[in-house]
Amino acid sequence: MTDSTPHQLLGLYDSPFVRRVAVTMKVYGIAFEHVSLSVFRHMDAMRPLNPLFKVPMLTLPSGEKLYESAYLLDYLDELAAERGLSPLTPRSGAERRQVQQLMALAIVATEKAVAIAYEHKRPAELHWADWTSRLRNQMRQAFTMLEERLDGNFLVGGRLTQADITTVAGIGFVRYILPHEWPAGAYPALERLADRLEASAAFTAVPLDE
Ligand SMILES: N[C@@H](CCC(=O)N[C@@H](CS)C(=O)NCC(=O)O)C(=O)O
Repeated sequence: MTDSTPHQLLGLYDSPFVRRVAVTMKVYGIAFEHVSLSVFRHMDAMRPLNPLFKVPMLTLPSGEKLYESAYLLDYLDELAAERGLSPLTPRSGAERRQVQQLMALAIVATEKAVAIAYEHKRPAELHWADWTSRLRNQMRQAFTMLEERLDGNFLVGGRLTQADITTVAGIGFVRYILPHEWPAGAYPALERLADRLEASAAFTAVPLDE
């Protein structure tokens, strides 16, 4: 790759981890090429790019490859700061801790939701109802804790942070991929946040069903 090559983001937007990175790049105005390959359905095409079959993966203009969405976001925050933008995860202090801890809750909810989706991939005779129920309870507990913390338009500091983006990416996954797992009306504040952010330019630019 040459320096004029844009960043390249690998993975479908139906992955909430890919989507939170894509939304972040849109918020920061960082151009990228989206390589829309599934870790399950496009394994032959993905193998030469990413034999780990784990997404998101971000290829930098230098050709360097980054894995793990938290590290991708950390890199993007640095890039944004170099460009004079305020990072979506504050660099230090109490607000940084708050954003990180709310993101931790959002990641628990999201990981448990993804695990429920994977349970649906098993043959019917291998379905383990008690395990799915445990995953569901953990997901709902994490959303409940987020709901309790949301007082106003954003989760932290009255402005958009990575806690909001990660939470809304997780909610989007549940509502779109596992609609039966989203108890309508149970999380009114989170629903308002999700509806508002899903209508924003950064989220509409990375549609879940692409
Ligand atoms: N902790 C990872 C989680 C990423 C993740 O679980 N991605 C899923 C798609 S939603 C994946 O690659 N699944 C394929 C697999 O785990 O084999 C991150 O944040 O990047």
